[in-house]
Amino acid sequence: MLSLAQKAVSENRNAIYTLLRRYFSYEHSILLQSDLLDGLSELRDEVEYGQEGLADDSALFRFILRAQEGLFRAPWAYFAVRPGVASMEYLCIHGETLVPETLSASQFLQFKEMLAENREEASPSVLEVDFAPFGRNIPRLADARSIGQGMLFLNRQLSSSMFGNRRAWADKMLHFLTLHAIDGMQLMVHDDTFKDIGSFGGALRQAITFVEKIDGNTPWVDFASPLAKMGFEPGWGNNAEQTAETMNLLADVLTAPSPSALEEFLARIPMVSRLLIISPHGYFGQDNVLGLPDTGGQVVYILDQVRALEREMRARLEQQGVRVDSKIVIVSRLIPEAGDTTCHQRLEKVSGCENVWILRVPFYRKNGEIVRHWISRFQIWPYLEHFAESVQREALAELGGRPDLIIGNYSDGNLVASLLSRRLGVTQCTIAHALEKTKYLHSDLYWRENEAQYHFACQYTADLISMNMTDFIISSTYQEIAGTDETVGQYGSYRAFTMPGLYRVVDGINLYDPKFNIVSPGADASVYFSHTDSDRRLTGLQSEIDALLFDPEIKLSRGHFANPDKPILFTMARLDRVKNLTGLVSWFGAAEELRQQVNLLVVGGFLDAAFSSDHEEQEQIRRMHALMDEHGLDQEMRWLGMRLDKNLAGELYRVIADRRGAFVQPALFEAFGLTIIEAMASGLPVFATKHGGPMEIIQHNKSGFHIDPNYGTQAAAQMAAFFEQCQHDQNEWVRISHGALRRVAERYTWELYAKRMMTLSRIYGFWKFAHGVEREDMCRYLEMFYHLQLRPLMGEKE
Ligand code: UDP
Ligand code: LCN
Repeated sequence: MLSLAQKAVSENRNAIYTLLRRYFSYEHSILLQSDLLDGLSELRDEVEYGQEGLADDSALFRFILRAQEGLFRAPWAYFAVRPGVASMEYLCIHGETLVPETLSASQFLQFKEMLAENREEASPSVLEVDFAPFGRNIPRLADARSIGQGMLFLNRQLSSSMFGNRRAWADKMLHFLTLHAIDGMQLMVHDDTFKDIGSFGGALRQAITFVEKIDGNTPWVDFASPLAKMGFEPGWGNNAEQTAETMNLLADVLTAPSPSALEEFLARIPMVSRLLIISPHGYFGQDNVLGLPDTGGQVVYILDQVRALEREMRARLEQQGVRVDSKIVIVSRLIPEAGDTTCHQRLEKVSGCENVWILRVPFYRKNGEIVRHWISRFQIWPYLEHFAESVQREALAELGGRPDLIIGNYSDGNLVASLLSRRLGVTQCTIAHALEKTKYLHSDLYWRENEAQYHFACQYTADLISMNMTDFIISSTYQEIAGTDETVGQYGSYRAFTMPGLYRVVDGINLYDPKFNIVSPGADASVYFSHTDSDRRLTGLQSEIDALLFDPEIKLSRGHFANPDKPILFTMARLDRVKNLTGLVSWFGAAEELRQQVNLLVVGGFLDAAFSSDHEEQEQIRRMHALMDEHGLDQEMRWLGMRLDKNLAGELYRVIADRRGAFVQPALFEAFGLTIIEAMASGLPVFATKHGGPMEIIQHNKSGFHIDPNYGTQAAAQMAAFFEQCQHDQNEWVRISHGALRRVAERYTWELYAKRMMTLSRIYGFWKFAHGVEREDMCRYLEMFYHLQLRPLMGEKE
């Protein structure tokens, strides 16, 4: 980027000089990409610079297009510039001499702190957090395009390392195989039969010869006894064919290791029969919870995830001939005053599963009292450490022993998972769902102003700890990790940032770390299926849905459709600010053409702010009413202030599709967006925000459309144009509908998810065993960071 800046200066010296002076004169000294571009386009409008000097391919234009952020205090202009996906460079330009120079992340952040705090000098004694030195011995992916394919990379890495040092790795593998036991039953290899790998190799060859002579369908029990005498325990297969296959795979791994043989072999080791999933905040229940504050996709995700994982876990154990009852425990917070939900119950069985339970553990105050009400996810930090201790006791008792894998969810769950995994020595997986940093502008820089309400300093510190401590990370999309050429990813936003007066992060996470894996969730195929799938439709819900859509008398509704024949534009989400449902209503209100084409249906929140306990939701409720009044929308828009259960929501998507409507997701930022794949799985064309995961889920104009929530008028015009075109050509609606159905079937299914997740847990389990020592220094540092930095921020529970 330095050379581009130099080129810009030499090509467009006059323009860059004027542009910097313009930026220096702005009221704000910290400018975002959009401010920088606005300044540039103002300049282009001026004849002097317009045509020749600042064309789209000019160096200056390309430079500003890549600039993510600019810091301006005359005579210095500092820029954070993005050469491409997953990278950031820093440089400064002197406003008089116009000489560009490169900067370190630390220098850039120091200048930013000075501007934010209006200081003349950089603060000398601030903690700098730099995790880079710990990563020296960890292999890294080389190419930005392969970010998120950590398992593939690790397999290659492991197998080539094995190839180079077969003897040492064979010893490690033998040791690893002796470690597996379930409920006191030794698996795979008898723990003290083999003194060294030589004797094991001989026994393995002998066992293979023996098993291959037996009829393939012979069950394990029939030949278990001779194998036990050779030193082999259950876990190799449920019959002779499976057993021979697994043993041959191991023989391949020991003699000529290849990535595929290694993956296949490790995937067969019965390593996971007890799973612990942590999701503390919100209302975690099976009914009446979705749409409540802080309670949305994460709950849906986990409930669908456990169903798929249990099936996969059981199938794999069965295939390996291990007869144990697998168990999954989801831990959440117990809320004694939980309204019409079940969140006050300690234990709840998950329906549709054999042995999956929700275990709820209360938050305690300092005086020993239980916290009785729901509290926002931003306010729960003081309770988490004690919560982790209680969970350790209660979950271990419920599981009947140590879990084989701990999966954390969101910042709070990931922190608890880190604490537990560390104490118990168990493999840890983290899932962010949504990191808040990219949602709340400058929430790191101005952390003090937000501390009382949001506790971002606490949250970002916890995130840094868990994302660096965890063994592997599951992300729903590529851009969640790495972003795009133009935008920073959610994990990418933790690479370099500052919280003035607290600490400055110069290398917070390595996006090329093989711990990252993209495994996308699905939409429950038994609930969300195509509207054309008539045999499976829940016709019994038709009258309820008619009432929801058209009955002016039903409770919890405002507005009705004066012209019920128009197609319906549908949106449904929790009513928090970032979801931007009120933004959508204001675009709709102002868009005459769209109002003529469609009716708008909004499902979210409550109609009466008094029923909400969340301040953001209350504010959105008041705004929604004000917008309906201001634009006179009561004849063209209907707002249902209620929560729909899954089946009703599923059928509603389909009814809207029958009526040739569309779904719209107008969020300012959406990490993934389950409603989007649910609507697509129902065959509904979807218009979804281009900020976040939807950009990757939808292929524009093929399986749906991207809209920019910052340009509402344009988004409304896009939607109006689509419906206009559909009026002339019914095929247009069908084209997008088919595209959406195809996309979900190919990419977003829970079967694919569960298979990958189970394989990942084994590969990373082995990796942890083989390389854990090398990460110990980093974990020790993180423990210190937890005690010295995070605990004081988490605050004392009152
Ligand atoms: N949902 C629902 N009924 C409601 C509101 C939401 O079933 O009244 C479900 C919706 O179908 C989706 C989830 O809640 O499965 C929301 O997930 P998403 O990822 O779209 O957003 P989040 O709430 O996690 O930010
Ligand atoms: C949280 C979010 O904000 C959504 O974007 C995701 O779809 C959901 O979690 C499930 O991961």
